[in-house]
Amino acid sequence: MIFQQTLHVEQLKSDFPILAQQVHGKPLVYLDNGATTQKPRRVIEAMNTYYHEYNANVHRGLYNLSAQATHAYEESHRKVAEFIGASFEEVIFTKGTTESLNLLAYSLGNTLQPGDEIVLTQLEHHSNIVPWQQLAKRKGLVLKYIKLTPDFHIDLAHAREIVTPRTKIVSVAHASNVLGTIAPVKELARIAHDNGALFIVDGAQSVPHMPINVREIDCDFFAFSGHKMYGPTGIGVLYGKRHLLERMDPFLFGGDMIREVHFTHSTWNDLPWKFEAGTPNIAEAVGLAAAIDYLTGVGMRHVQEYEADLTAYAHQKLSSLKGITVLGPKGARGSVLSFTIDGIHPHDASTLLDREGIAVRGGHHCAMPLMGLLGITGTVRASLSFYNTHEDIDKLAAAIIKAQEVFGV
Ligand code: C6P
Repeated sequence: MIFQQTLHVEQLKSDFPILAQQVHGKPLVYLDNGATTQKPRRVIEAMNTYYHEYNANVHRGLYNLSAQATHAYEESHRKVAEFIGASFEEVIFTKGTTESLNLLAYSLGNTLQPGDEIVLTQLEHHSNIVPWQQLAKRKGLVLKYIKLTPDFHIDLAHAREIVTPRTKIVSVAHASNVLGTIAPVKELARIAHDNGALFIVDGAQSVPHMPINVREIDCDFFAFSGHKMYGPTGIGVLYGKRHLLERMDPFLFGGDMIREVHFTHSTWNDLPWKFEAGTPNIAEAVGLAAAIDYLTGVGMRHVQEYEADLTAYAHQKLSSLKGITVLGPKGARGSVLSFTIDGIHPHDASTLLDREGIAVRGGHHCAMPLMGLLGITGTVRASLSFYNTHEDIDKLAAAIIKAQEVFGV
């Protein structure tokens, strides 16, 4: 509660032009922040200014505009590095979490041998399953999954059992986009490293909600998306420990990632450019830097504490409704609330909620194996941001009751 005041939520909300609109004649209540967050004016304006005033390609021109664009592009890497406690060379820009994980599956995959094992968890998003499955098929690798406990936590005892010296990679979601489970990443890093495996964190759902320090986690790689942290779509990040990135093969080949090209062979540029082939998403990098400035201004510690309070309130409120089952851990958790409503399909529920101006996601949330494990085909999911309020949650609860009346359940 204290942090609601500290954060001045209504004031913060007014930084997001899109949130002022009405949907079906009702004020928009945006609760699909796990899919993508809205953008503050500052991000939109930074990208506009880039196109209005200094659009040029980077690392190629010696003229003033190109120097400005290059400076802004590199500055964005610097800001990301500082935001997650990494160094400049260790921050690679990609299209998003999905591309970051595919880069790893491709590049690390080159070093794996048939029979090597990759360990994931049962709650992963498809983008932290499918690239590894494809790699496993190509190279004859074995995939294993760390189980969840009955109360939806990562089962560390099972992790200790299945991570062995045969394991080469352990890759886990820091925060589940379905259950809100927060993975014990420091312990998992230790388990992976004790067995000589690399440890990868999918931070798509954690970076927007808590302070992150990759060195404290001691992960080898960390992937996330700009658009889920108030930045634009089309840009994401792969952090990697420098000595590992230096040894890895590039993922994409072409301009900017090379040092020298001959008719017969080529050599690679320094980090991080070795992994950034072709003209990058420059405007998006400028937007991401603005998002980081914005988040830093709000304060990630404040974001985390405010959202923890709001999530606890939402959990309690939704759990108190009849016919609603909220999935996921009960205590400390991420700000994602998945639930089922007896007698109403998640797609129908989200359509009815939309009529009340409430945007939530209904479906499998790109986590079909987890849905199968839970014995359901989908959930309704409200995923929160610091611009959401207790009033938003009350409106969600009232709209659910209205939907239940429509369905007569
Ligand atoms: N989850 C959701 O609504 P991209 O699409 O590359 O920016 O992020 C992929 C991704 C990877 N890991 C996790 C844990 C995620 O939640 C996501 C994206 C969105 O839950 C879209 S499916």
